[in-house]
Amino acid sequence: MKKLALITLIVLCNSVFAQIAVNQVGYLSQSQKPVYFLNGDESFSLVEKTTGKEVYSGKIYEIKQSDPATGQTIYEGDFTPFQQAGEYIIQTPKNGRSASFFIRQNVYDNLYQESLKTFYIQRCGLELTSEFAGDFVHPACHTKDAEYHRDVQKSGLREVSGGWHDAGDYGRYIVNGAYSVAVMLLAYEIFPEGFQSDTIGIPESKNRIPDLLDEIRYEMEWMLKMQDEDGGLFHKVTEPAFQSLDLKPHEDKKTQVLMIKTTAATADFTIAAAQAARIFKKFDKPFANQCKAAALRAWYYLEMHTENIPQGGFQNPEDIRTGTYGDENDADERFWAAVEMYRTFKDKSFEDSITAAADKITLFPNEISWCNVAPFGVVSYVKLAPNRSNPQLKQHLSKEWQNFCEMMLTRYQTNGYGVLLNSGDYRWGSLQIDLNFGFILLAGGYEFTNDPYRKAAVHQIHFILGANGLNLSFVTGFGEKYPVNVHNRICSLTHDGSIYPGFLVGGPNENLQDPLLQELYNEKTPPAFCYVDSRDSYASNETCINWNAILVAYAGYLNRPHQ
Ligand code: 9MR
Ligand code: ZN
Repeated sequence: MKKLALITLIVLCNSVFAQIAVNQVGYLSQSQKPVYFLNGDESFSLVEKTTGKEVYSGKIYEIKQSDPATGQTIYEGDFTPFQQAGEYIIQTPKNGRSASFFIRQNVYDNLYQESLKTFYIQRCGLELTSEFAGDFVHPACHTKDAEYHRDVQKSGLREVSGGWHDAGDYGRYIVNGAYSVAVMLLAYEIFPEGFQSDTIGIPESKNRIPDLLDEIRYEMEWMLKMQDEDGGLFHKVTEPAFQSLDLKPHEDKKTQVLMIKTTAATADFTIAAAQAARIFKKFDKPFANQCKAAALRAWYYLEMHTENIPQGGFQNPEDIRTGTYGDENDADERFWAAVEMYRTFKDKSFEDSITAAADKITLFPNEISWCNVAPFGVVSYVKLAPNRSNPQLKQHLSKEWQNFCEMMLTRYQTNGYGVLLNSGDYRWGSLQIDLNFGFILLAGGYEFTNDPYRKAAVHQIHFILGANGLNLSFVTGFGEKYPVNVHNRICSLTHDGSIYPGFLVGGPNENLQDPLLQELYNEKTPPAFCYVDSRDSYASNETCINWNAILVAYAGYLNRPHQ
C-alpha cells in the first residue's frame, strides 16, 4: 500500500504538463505536427521557449470521446504549417503548458545514434571502456565456456562468448538475437541512406563501414559460434535462473548453459545469415562468404527437420528458468528464411519454398513481433526480390500487404493519439508492436506510393516520444519526461541505478504479467495505463534488443538526409 502511495505521488509530481501531449524530442521541419489536449479550448499557442513569444496559433478540435485504450476524451491541434527551426512549447488557458520540443531538420539524429549505441552497451564478452561506454564501463563478462544442458546430449564445454545481452537479463537467445539483426538489416536495405553514420562512438567507428553493420557483426560472430556441425542452432545460452537485479555483468561467474537446438532458432539465424551474406559482400568478402555457408547449412538443417522442433516450441526443462522464446509455429520464420535465401542465392527452388510456406501461414497476423515475422518476409520479397520473380506470388503478397496498410490507416484515423495499437494489443512489448506495425506501413507507403500510409507511420514516433496518454517519452534520456527506473541489470554499474539514453521500454501491458503491475492495476485499468516506471516491472519497464531494433529502424529512416 505504501508503495502505491509513493508511486501515485511520483506520478502527480511529474504531471506539470500532463494536459498537453507532444513529441517531446520534436518534429522534422516538413513533417506533420500534431498535439493533443485533455481539455477543450478555442485555440492553442506555439511559443518560442526562450523568448515566450507566440509564433503560431491554431484551432483545437475534439477528436475522440472515451478512447478505449485510455478512457480519455482527447482534443487535437496541428501546427504542421509552422516550419521555423527552434525550441518551442505549446500552451492554452485551460491546459497550461506542454513539454518543450524542437522543430528542425535532423531532429532525430541523436536518437539514431543513441538507440544504436545501446547495442554496444549490451555487448557481452568484451571489456567496455569509458571512452565509448561512459558510466557503463566493465571488464569482459560471461567469457567462461558454457556447459551443454543434459538434454543436448553432448559432453564437454563450448566457447560461445560474445553477442548482446538480450535485455535486462544476461541471457543470449538466438531467436531474439537473429530477429533483431534481421529487422535492422531489412531496414538498412530498404532505406540505406539513413543508416550510414560511422561516428556513433563504438570501437569500430570511423572504419568506413556503417556502425550499424559493425554492431550487427558483433552479434553475427556470436551466432556463428552457436551453430552446430549439422547446421542447427542452439536455442540459447543463459544462466540457469535469473539472478539479482544488482548483479554486475562481470561479477556473474555462474557457468552458463547451452540449450537444445530448435528449428525456430535455426530459421531465424538463416534469415540473418542470408542477409549478412549479401550485405557484407561489399565490405568484407571472406566474412560474407562465411555467413553464406552458414546460411546454407542452417537451411539444410531446416530441410532435414520439416516439423517444429521441439513440438509446440521451446520450453524450459525443470532446472532452467530463464526466458523461453518458445515459438508454437515456426512456419512464418521458415517463410522469411526462404525469402532471404532466394534473394541471396537466386535459385528457383527457394522461391518454391516461399510459395509453399506462404500457403501455410497467416501473412499478416494480429501481432508482429519476434514470434510473428511473416510481414517482414513479405516486404523483403515484394520490394527487393529480383525482377524476374514469380509475378503471381508477388501480386498475392502485395495485395495482402496493401490490405494490412489500409487496416492500419483506419486504426491511425480512429484510435486516440493516432496509435496503431487497438485496445487488446497492449501486450508485453506493446510499443515495439506499434513500431513494427508502423514500419510495415511505412515501407508500404513507398511500395504503393501512398502518402497517407507514410504519414500514419511516421506519426508513431510522435506517440513513442510523448504524444500519448501518459505524456511520457518511452525512450530513456529523450524528452522532458522518460523512464528512469528501467529493469536492466547493467543499471547496477551506475551509482544511482541510472540507464544509458536511447533504450525503448516494453511499455503498457494490459496482461499485468508481473507482481507490481498486479498490485497497482486491475482489469478496469485502461490498457494504455498499465505501465509503471519501476525497475521491478519487468513486464512493462524492461529494455530488450528487439524492441530497440525497430526503434533503430525508425530513427534511421527519419534520419535520412535531405527530407
Ligand atoms: O519479449 C518477450 C515477450 O514477448 C514474452 O511475452 C515474455 C514472456 O515470455 O518474454 C519476453 O522476452 C523476455 C525474454 O524471455 C528474456 N529476456 C527478457 C525479454 C524481454 O522481457
Ligand atoms: Zn555478459
